[in-house]
Amino acid sequence: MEGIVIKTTGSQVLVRTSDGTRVDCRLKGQFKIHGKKATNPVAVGDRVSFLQNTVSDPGLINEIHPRHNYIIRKATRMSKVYHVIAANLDQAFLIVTAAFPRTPQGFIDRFLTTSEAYHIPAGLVFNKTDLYGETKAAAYYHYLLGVYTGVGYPCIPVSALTGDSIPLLKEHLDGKVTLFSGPSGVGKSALINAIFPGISLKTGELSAYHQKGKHTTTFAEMIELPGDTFIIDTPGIREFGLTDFRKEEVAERFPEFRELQHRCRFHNCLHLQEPACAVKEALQEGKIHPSRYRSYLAIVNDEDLEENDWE
Ligand SMILES: Nc1nc2c(ncn2[C@@H]2O[C@H](COP(=O)(O)OP(=O)(O)OP(=O)(O)O)[C@@H](O)[C@H]2O)c(=O)[nH]1
Ligand SMILES: [Mg+2]
Ligand SMILES: [Zn+2]
Repeated sequence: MEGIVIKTTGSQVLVRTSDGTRVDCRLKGQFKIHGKKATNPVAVGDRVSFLQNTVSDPGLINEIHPRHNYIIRKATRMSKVYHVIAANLDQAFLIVTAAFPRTPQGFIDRFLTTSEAYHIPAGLVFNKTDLYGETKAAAYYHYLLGVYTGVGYPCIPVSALTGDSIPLLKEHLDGKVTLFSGPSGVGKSALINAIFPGISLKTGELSAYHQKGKHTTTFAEMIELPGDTFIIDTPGIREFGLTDFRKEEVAERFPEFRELQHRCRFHNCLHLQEPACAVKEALQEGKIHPSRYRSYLAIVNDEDLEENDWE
């Protein structure tokens, strides 16, 4: 039999077959050796084959089909192992907020460059617009909106609380498999509840002191909506460590750099100090946002991305 992994907690794997049946499965031991550096051999979204004696028995997964794509992350910049967040995605949405807990721009750039590296179309969902008001949050939101619509990423402002623009978000999701990623407490689960009120995912309070989420969602889970639409809810991530890359590859992951770099004098230009660099010229002309260039530098130099000084 065949199906798609909709939830996995290590050795236990919940598989959905094409007729919608859910089957509890186990992994055959051999897969644990497979993919040495990955902490999880099978991820949500994986297509698998399994054997099952009777419907009351757990299935035994004997094959993980080749992935059409996948997205992985390291726990931190320094860690050696990585985690496969999900596989076989149509798109990945980063859920952020300009308020409580305010998402740093460096986090956004690390996520977007990772999606670019794996050729997964990405977008930004700005949640909690009900809290922006005329405050600093509103200014930060408008700033981010300017930067990322400028690059060409879809940016969708919504409120899970009031339901504002939820129908618009739904349109972006229709008929697709979408990953919802982002820091804890931004409202990933609350948004899925707002999109599909039948679902009642657990949502969590923010900690009073840090205004951060408390990691309410603990395992990734694929949620099925009517109309062949699937959303993958994931646990909040603290840091989005990039996997190994070569310096020359980084500009490929910034769409606004990628489209200019063939005009640099040197084909292997890193857009640092080289003469006749089209990327640096665009930066000077204000066509590339300085914050994006700073993120680029931090990634090339393998430094932490601190909060950009947007104000
Ligand atoms: N004011 C406001 N609060 C919201 C909104 N969306 C979510 N929240 C609140 O934010 C808190 C966190 O929401 P969750 O949905 O649990 O966040 P999450 O991103 O799933 O967090 P993790 O599962 O920990 O990664 C909850 O207290 C929600 O009620 C919104 O649009 N406006
Ligand atoms: Mg959650
Ligand atoms: Zn250049």
